[in-house]
Amino acid sequence: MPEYVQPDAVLVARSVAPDEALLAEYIAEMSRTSRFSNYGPLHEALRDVLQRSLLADRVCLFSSATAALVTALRALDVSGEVITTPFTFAATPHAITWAGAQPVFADIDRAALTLDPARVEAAITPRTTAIVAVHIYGMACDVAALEDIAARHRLHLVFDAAHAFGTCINGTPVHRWGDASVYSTHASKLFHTGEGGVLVCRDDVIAQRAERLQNFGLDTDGVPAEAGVNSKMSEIQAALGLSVLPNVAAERAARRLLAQAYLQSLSSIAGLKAFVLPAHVEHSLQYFAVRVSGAATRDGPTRRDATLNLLASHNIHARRYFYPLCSEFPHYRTLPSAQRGNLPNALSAAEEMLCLPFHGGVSVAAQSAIAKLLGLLDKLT
Ligand code: T4K
Repeated sequence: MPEYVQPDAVLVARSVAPDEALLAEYIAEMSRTSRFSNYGPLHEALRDVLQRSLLADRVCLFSSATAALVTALRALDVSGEVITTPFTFAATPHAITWAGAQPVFADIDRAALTLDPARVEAAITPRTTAIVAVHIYGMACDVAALEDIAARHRLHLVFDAAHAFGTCINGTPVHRWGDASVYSTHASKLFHTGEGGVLVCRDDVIAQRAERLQNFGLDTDGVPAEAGVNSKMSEIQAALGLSVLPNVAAERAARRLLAQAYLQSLSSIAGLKAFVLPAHVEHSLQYFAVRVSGAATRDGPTRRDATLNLLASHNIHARRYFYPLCSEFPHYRTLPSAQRGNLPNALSAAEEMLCLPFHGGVSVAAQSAIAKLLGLLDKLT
């Protein structure tokens, strides 16, 4: 039985509930007007509100972040090789592949868990056309260094900001860097539309092309100008987003308190390190990740996996985001850049990182159970 239908299970994420009365109104309006898709009024309302709240010049709404990433890369005409991190969800390298380019994996910074700019620069070849960096867990990449590399080598820079809705650097939203950024609004994300993605572009021409590509390649006169797909956000997705929005601030506040409680109760546990962001970065509060160090025992699980299993035996379901590394997937592991010796920091992150349950529904009792179980760490292996 999936975790999320089990009563009393403490899950890694829990969708923010929509304002039900508002959602019912939107559904009634959809029925009355018979408008369910193709840039309807709810799509436009959500686009407007996001444009304003994200301080974004140009926002395109998609059926998923994966579709938005593929489309952004196609709109930028990437080809050849695209440098990316292996420590991410499958969607990142898959989007590069679907856009017709080859992912080239570069190692991450051990502490920040985001692409190491020096390793990115070392991976550039004459075939490189772009960098796709990931604001992992909602923490910010070294955006200035990546922009500098992209500018010097005339590469496109795209940020997979799937986890970073709300992440700011010195008060500026992360999508202000790079050519394009993509947020995910999947049900597991703090702000969600069930399924969905939000593309923010710096350049109007690229945004217009992305919007054309997501709508069969049709121009404004309805004639196809190029081969596109259908990855538009529907009215029901937009309705859900508009009804979830009023509850996002309260969820953020609950997660802020939960993060403080975790930091306090976990700080003294040997072999466990929670992430404290630099003061200039405001976190999206998407995930709460800890590093459980410790080598694997000869025959048993790693300390991280032993922790995961111990929590699960108490119906508390943390997640190994992201294990295995993308570079270990069967279709990528023969790439020269996927060699394990090339990616030591990413390999250790995949073996040591654990995302704890992180949402407003984690009760005080669950918090103390988690702290108590993690306190048993040194007895685990
Ligand atoms: N880039 C990065 C770095 C990403 O992490 C992702 C997606 C993407 C790109 C692509 O974004 P999208 O194309 O999906 O917009 C989940 C999500 O499906 C995926 O969106 C997410 N990242 C990835 C990290 O996690 P699973 O397989 O872990 O999902 P699942 O069903 O186990 O759900 C996780 C938890 O969320 C559950 O314990 C309970 C909660 N949940 C889930 C669903 C589906 C709910 O509360 N309600 C729900 O309806 O993949």
